[in-house]
Amino acid sequence: MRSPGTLLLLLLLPTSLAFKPTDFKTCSQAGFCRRGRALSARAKENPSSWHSPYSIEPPEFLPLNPRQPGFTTSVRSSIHPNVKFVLDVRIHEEGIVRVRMDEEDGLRKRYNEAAQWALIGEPLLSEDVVWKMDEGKAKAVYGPKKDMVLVVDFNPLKITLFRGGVEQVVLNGRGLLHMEHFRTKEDSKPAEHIESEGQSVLQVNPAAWFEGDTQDAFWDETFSSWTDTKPKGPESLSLDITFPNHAHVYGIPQHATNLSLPSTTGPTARYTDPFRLYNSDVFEYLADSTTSLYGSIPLMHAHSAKSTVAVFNVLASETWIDIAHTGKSGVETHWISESGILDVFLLPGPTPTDVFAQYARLTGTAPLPAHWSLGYHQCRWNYVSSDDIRGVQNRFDEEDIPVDVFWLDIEYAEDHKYFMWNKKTFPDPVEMTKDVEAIERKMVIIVDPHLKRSNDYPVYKRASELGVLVKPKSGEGEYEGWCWPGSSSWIDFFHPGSWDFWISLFKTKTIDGQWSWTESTNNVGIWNDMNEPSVFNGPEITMPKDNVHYGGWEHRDVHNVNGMLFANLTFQAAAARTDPPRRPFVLTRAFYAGSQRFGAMWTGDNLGTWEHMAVGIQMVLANGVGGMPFAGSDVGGFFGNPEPEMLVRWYVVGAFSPFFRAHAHIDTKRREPYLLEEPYKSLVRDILRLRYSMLPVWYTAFRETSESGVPILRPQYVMFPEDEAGFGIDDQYYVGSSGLLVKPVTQKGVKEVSVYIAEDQVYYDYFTNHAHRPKNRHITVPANLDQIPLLIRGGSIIPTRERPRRSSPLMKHDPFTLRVALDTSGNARGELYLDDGETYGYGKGDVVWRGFGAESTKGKGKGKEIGTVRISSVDLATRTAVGAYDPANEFARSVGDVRVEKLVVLGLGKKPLSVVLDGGRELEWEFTSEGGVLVVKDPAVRVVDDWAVVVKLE
Ligand code: MIG
Repeated sequence: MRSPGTLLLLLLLPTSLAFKPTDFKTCSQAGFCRRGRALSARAKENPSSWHSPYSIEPPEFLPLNPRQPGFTTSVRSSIHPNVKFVLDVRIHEEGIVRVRMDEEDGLRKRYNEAAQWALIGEPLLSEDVVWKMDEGKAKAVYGPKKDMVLVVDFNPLKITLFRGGVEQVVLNGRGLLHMEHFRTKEDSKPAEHIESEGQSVLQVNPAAWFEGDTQDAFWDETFSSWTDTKPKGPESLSLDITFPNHAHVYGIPQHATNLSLPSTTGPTARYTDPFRLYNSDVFEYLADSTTSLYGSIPLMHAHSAKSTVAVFNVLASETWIDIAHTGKSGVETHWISESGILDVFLLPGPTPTDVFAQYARLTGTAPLPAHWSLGYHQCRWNYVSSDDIRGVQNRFDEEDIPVDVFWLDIEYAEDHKYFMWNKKTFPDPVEMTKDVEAIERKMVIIVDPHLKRSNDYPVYKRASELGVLVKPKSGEGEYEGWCWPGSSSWIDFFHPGSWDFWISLFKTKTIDGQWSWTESTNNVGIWNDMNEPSVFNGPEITMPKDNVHYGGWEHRDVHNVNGMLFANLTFQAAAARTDPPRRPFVLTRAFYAGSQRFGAMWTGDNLGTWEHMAVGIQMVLANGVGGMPFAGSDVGGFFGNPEPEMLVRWYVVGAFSPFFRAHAHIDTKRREPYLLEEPYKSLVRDILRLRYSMLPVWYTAFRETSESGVPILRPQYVMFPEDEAGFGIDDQYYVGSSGLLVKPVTQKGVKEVSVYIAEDQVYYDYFTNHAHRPKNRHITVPANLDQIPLLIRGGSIIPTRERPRRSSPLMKHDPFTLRVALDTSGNARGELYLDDGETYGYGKGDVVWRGFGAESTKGKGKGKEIGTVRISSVDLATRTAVGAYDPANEFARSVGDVRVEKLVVLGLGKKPLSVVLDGGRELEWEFTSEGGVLVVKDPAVRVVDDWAVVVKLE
């Protein structure tokens, strides 16, 4: 049911629910993108004469002081000899190269603050670099093996990173670097026709060979009914980045496309437009397109069987990226941005894991989330009242379906004034929340960034008084746009004056008489939607680019960073509600490089189609590559009414996503799992129980990513970087380093699927224990609607909790089952990480972190088969934790009662003679010869202890 307010809005604003693809620009409709592509076209037309006009002064320190991390020098452009640029090249720890270029003493300043928001700090400089002059180039040799060489060519300027003598990344190798300098309108004249000897001839502009002859959209530009005044004139940035010797590129989320990015130009092009990065609220987005979606991470991996490298091009303005796969010679890319300095990091690899670590070093990792946020989230637009929420919760309980979180979308808020409850429908918000929290479930409530411009709205009123709202192009007053509440304004989170104010709003007790959200609890999670920002009556459904932010920057300069700041501040605000702080949960739709530090993201308004289900997986994988592991797509599809078969399959996709939420548009029929007919209802219940049973695996995987930056969902190229046949695969993935491999079904009527296996290893069916060996690198597994293609890689130990509970916190004292999946040599390993799931106590060692192992010793006999298998649990925290770790820490004591109740050993060749607890009792067990499955019943060991179980086979 719609609230009357929404209905009114829909009537007034039919466009708000009918954005069309034509609401968004193609490259040819964006002046600077046209210019960038035209530049590259000119280069292609004149391959022999083309050269970059940019050159640098040889750096001065050479060769006097070769031990320097880098140098700064001036850059000239032969087509604008009077304009000055400056180049800075540095080598940081881990061999990360940073290249920056800016205009010097220009008419204006280029935006140079994107890195300040993306990075966790100033990266440390390397102390291990030696520079020398060689063949008229500057060369830096570095790295533990001294096999990394950065070569800087002076004229034309070109920067090449080599590893082991092989070219990895080249900047400006194709001569497309172009930093449009600031100028006045009178400054540069285009080519003119002059009369000469009675004929009209074109007087050639000396820069035309490079820049072209027109001043295409230099000073303003119209799209649809909007005019973008460009007070600063042209200031775009073009850079070619080539990855010789690499055949695949990944990353630059978020786009609905394959993980291995297809070409956008050249003979192999699949698309006509470049990939775009410009955070956008795209209505009914296509399932296969280069269109920009809600978030932008300008990080690209390039990969081959021998090498992985990456570039992190720290730009916050609208950016278009052309990709051309050129066969053996590698991948050529061309980055065209509207504004900003050049600030590009080269991450040297050489493996995907190294690149993730290098990127994490720059932008941080996703912190350990609150444990409950890994449970199942039930959302819809909208649960319409307190009693609706209570009723939904009751139905879950009546049907014994686990769920952790109930969500409220925008209709809880009176007139869409976020924080302010509609008291007609939600008369008792705190009581309602406490009813949900009674069995430690949680609520997540939406807080959008558009503020209703109404003085009876304390949030708007205070923001207005503080003068922290985004300004229109005049730089005076408050920008006003149209969104859900009608006439709205937006807080400028770039303004430091907004920070304490925003944090104070979330306090659940009034402090200093300021308004705060007392009608809420400290456990409530926050959903930040519409933070691209989405503006119904703005150009491309967002803010005008000439709006003005703190520091005088235009919106065009900061657009892609904008949404991250909203989530950043909300995250801080939610953490600061309690002292000491607890781990907040914030979900964001818009994101940028570094957003992983502030919570989870989802892929926005997908459609209830099989194509969208499938591309949702690819998008979550790509977001992981971009450093955002805590990701998911709306289960069921936001738009439409999925048939039960589709819904069941979508629950599997959700259960195997880091973030697992069902959500639906206001116009859809209700589709909570308890509403399904049988057998679908029971299938979904089983899928949810499966997710809950695997929470230990997910949580352990989150711990690892919080340290390493390696994504939770791992595609083939990350798992098997040398296996070329896997580089294009993006419909199956491993979960962390657990050894679980899943291939969710995303098509109708499927009965079996073929899973790609990169190695000669045994893989066990998770449900039947059937031991598969790949044939021609594939395993065929049954995949009827009641079956999930889920395999355990031989060599893994999977900890689960198998007792069905209504919510995840109720599992705290539940015992564990360990599935010990022996590899072909009879060995296995696994991990389990536990902590209290809500505080930062883990930082001072309040954890339980176990390493499980299975080791086989060969028996005597002829074939030397396995003689004994020793399955053990050891402490990992002591060995790795820095600082104080006490195995009897407070948390460990609180779970001292937790047992391992069952071992399931897969892949035993024959029936055991005995199973004993090392140094003690005989244990009860059962053996099924089919599949060689040994079940050890209740070894009665504590999860916090060291122990070993010895299985004797002969
Ligand atoms: O213009 O809050 O993507 O999840 O339900 C639509 C209402 C605004 C878009 C989000 C969607 C949410 C909806 N929002």
